[in-house]
Amino acid sequence: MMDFLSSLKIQAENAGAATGQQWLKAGGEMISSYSPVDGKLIGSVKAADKQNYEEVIAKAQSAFLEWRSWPAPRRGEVVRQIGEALRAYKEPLGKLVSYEMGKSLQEGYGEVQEMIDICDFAVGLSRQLHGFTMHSERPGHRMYEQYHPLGLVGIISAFNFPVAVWSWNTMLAWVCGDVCIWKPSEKTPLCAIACQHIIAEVFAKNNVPEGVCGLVVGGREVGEWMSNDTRIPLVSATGSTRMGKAVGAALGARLGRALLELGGNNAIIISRDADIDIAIRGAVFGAVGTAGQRCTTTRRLIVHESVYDAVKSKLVAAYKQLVIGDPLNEKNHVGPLIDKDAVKMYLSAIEACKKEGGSFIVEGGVLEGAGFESGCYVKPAIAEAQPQYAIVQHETFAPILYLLKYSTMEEAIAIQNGVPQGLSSSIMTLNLREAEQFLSAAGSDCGIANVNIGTSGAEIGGAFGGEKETGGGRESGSDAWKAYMRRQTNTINYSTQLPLAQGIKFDI
Ligand code: UN1
Repeated sequence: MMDFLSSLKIQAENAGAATGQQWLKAGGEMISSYSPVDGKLIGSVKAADKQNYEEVIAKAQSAFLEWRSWPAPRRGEVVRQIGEALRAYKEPLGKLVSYEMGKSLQEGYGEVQEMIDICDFAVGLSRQLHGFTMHSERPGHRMYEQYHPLGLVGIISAFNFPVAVWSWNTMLAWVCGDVCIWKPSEKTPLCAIACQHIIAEVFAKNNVPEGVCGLVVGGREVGEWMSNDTRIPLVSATGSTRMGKAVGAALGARLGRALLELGGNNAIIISRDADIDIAIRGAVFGAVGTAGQRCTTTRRLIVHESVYDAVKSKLVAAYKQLVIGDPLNEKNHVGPLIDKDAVKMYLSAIEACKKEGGSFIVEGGVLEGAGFESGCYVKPAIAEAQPQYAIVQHETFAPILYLLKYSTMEEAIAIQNGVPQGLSSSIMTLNLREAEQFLSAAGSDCGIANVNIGTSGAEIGGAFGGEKETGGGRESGSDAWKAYMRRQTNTINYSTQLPLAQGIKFDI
């Protein structure tokens, strides 16, 4: 069963600090990683201390001086080989993701597939870091812009996508010529150790300078060191809005750059013109997939009054089919929450919803007995609620779905937008007018707006992120790479005169 751990070089005790291929003697606290699947200890990681951090940063700084002068396509070639290595390790790494985080095996493999996909994307990108050329207003002058590497990029990742979101940032940053320092979630440190080993193998073959791939395992303090560290021009952080506000404030105070991908409170509007079967499938996967622990999880369903009852009874029937249990067993649809603290938050959200007047049409609860020994398995729940309830306005990282009713499309869009978060949104409709209204400037205010698919499961090719309390950052596809580079405008005079812009005369 645990074969995958040894093939990923995971030991009982692992060092939580590395500069690339070299592991440091970590001086911090021991972090034990227990699987939410069966409650067993998988392995421990010794966190980094400040001295380890300083060593990683120093190595990163010297590595940058070399790495930035490698031609981008040569850096892309290294990333291509990382994609190959990930293909070879897809099975064990996918299993580790599933076992340490608790998502289904299919989703564990899917997460590694997202890593492979972003590698492919980054390889192509390494030949397309394009800037514009402009026409100068002065004779004998040429203007153009270039994108140069930024330097050190700090990456703070969350437990729910323990490897994919790191790779979205890192693979782009590497082809851009940056060096990366990763602070993984302390809830999933072993996934990070495994990735570090995989990268080290590829880097060794390519003589990549030591320091390009830094790893610093630790708690909140590591995030604080990074956010306040002027040697790090960009920190990309994925996680809670609370964490993002702290990171953003620290970066803002020193005018560093923050790329934030924070909480979502994603809704699907189900119109009277929806294909109801597609709508139900999209809603159920969106709400219970990854046990409701994606930032794109569907948390609210905004349903037209004329189809409300039909949707409600189909949802209840669909939830009856859900099998909860060991996510490594492919028969099961829903695995555990990450830990018992998450279970507590789930239970208090259910209580809060009831207090505000919500009524549960599918009851929640914690599962007990054989197979559920970890205490982290909960039943996906559905409540009829009102949009303005405090709990409905809040992102609870658990499978609780709020059912809301609307009568006009304007009202549905207002409900959809009427939350502090702005990550993902969908409309289920076969009505072109409604779909276009939803996608228009007066429609969804989210970073992601879909038609006839759910809120989760975005492809890597698009820019990923959202507005308002989601933090405004964009990662992954499209032109998200620009966040990892500094833009430089160049004006070159090849004439024999020195004309000034704006026609200014200055004769001496
Ligand atoms: C996240 O939950 O932080 O769109 C990322 C999705 C996945 C990524 C989610 N591709 O659901």
